[in-house]
Amino acid sequence: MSYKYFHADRLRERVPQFRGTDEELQEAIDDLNLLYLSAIREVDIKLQILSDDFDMKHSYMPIHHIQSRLKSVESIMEKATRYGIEDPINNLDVVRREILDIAGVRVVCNYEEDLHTMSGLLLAQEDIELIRVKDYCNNPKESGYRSLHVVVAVPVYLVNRKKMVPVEIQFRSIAMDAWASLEHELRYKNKGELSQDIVDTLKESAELLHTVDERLSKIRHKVLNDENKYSNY
Ligand code: 0O2
Repeated sequence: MSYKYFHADRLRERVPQFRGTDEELQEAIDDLNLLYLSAIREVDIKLQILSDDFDMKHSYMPIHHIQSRLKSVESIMEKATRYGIEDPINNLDVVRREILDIAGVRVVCNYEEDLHTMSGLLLAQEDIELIRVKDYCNNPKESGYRSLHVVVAVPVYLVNRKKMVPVEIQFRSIAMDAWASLEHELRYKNKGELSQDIVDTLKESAELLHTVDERLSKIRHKVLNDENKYSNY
């Protein structure tokens, strides 16, 4: 994974409003990429270690898979403008303070209860700082979207400085992730415009999948109790 994500000649055309030189622009973006990609790595490795330890102790891996993404410069600028930050490309310090999902990690777990187990284990680590939690599992969005969003700050140690860097972690079950991916694609394909009928059907589908999640958890507990395994959860 390279932090040199963007190249100077292409950057200028993407953010023509930047007031400094091409070199200054490149440096600012490289710095942003290095910090946020490093923070993603830190979170990713922490979660993998937790999952491996679960596997060692209980022969069970709660995490199905992990994905990560770095927001593009355009997307950061669009969100900053939406948040009312004036001239964001020339005020990157404000952007970094206000936009908390420049680094994003998505943790897809097997069962719904794993989301809180994994987020709890991560938040218990002493070098992790909790910034914000949005629990869309217990309080789903109007669309039907369910997920546990946790924003943390993780330390990134560079040659001559330490920075606490925010990362948004979305914890989802497989069912929640499947729904969100398909709904996102449908919305994207229709440029955000979906008829009320489709919106209602999508919401209903999210609720059905939630019922399936609950049912699968019950089955799992039944099996685990029967076999008396994983008693340390
Ligand atoms: P990406 O690339 O998926 O991350 P915002 O709404 O962005 O102004 P905030 O507080 O970050 O501000 O919003 P929120 O709703 O807490 O989290 C936004 C992210 O959650 C989205 O990221 C999606 O990933 C996901 N999300 C939220 N609501 C929905 C939904 O109804 N459907 C789907 N499929 N995903 C949702 P981005 O920014 O869209 O991009």
